[in-house]
Amino acid sequence: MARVLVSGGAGFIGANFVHHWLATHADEPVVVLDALTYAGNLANLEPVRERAELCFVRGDIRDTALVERLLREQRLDTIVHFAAESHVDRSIHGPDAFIETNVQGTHAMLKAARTVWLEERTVPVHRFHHVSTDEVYGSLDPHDPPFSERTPYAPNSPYSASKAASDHLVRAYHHTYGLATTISNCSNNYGPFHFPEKLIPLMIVNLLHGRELPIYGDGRNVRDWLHVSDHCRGIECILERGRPGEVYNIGGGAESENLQLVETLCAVADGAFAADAHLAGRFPDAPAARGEKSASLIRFVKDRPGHDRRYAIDCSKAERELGYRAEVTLARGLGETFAWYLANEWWWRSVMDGSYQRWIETHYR
Ligand code: NAD
Ligand code: TDX
Repeated sequence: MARVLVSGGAGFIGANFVHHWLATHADEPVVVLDALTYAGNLANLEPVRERAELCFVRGDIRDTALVERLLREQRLDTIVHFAAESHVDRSIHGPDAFIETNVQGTHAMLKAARTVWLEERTVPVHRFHHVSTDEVYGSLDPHDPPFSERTPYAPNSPYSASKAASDHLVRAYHHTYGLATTISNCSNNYGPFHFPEKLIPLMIVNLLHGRELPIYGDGRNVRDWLHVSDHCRGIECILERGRPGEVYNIGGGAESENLQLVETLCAVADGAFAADAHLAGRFPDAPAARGEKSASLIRFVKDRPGHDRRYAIDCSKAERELGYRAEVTLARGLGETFAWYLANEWWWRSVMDGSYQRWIETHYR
């Protein structure tokens, strides 16, 4: 039985992890620590908000004293550290927040864990799991082998550089102080509760409104797509069977060029509108509502500066050592994700205009 602190548990992957953990580890306490930035939304935790095991704390990971107090008072023995600034485009326009949250914030969490777990020895065994990204490895050429855990770090954006720095700090706390850490580097996640600034949810929301679908550069950049449910199971495998001090790559084995991915999503949308006449009434501005192709909205726009060409993950270590397997194919995952956004219009509208957050703050303060 674990007593888990989930940092960033009101964000996309963190919230999916909380749902997964509560579904598979009934009666185990989960404390979510989240600052509720623009990317963190209590709406993401709505399906589990009433669960007695869940405790939500609004706070900043840079507040070492707060993290120490939570670890100590709730006798938490496991940290799953998701909290971060996560959007590459934002890091290009404003890198400071990425250094503050991703580097200083991770260091503050490590310091708290060291004090409470290694010096005060509040629990017999502990684990600090750090969630990182494949972007720390840089960019691949078309015929390069996928990133393995031995690929040298070569981060190219302020975001990936800040994640690389945080990975190094986690590694150092294991080697220097003996903190029982693990790190996962995963590829692009997608699925429910994905904030509509990232490629897939942005394209879904835009095509439903009949807005243009902006493709950076020539659209031939490749990402390796991982359904968030597979990622959550991968982290669970690491917590249960991963060895302290180790790094595990988690991937979905689903490489796709961006243009091809967006065209597939457009075809999924066209099929959904053709199969359900009500959708034309709900989303009258979508081209598919008039029987036109959603792909007619695709526009090539100026490229992202320093845009990494290709990411691909070799996750054979996690498969071999932990029994991890990605289960959701990209075709199935895209179809289910599109259906989730159709069924959860309240969610994306409320996180985009902040209305759920305002509502909950008035009712639950
Ligand atoms: P997200 O942006 O959706 O969520 C981040 C969460 O962290 C939000 O809830 C936000 O409120 C919280 N947060 C930010 N700053 C904070 C602070 N100072 N104190 C407390 N909470 C704070 O991010 P995500 O997509 O869910 O990513 C989660 C983690 O996974 C990140 O570390 C990211 O680098 C990593 N990752 C993401 C992907 C992906 O495809 N989304 C892929 C690989 C790795
Ligand atoms: O409007 C867009 N048009 C476009 O062509 C957007 C938002 C993106 N893109 C491209 C850029 C990328 O090649 O699509 C690809 C995916 O972009 P993002 O969704 O912004 O993801 P990416 O930059 O690949 O980073 C994501 O995966 C790794 C997450 O945001 C990171 O947090 C994670 O570490």
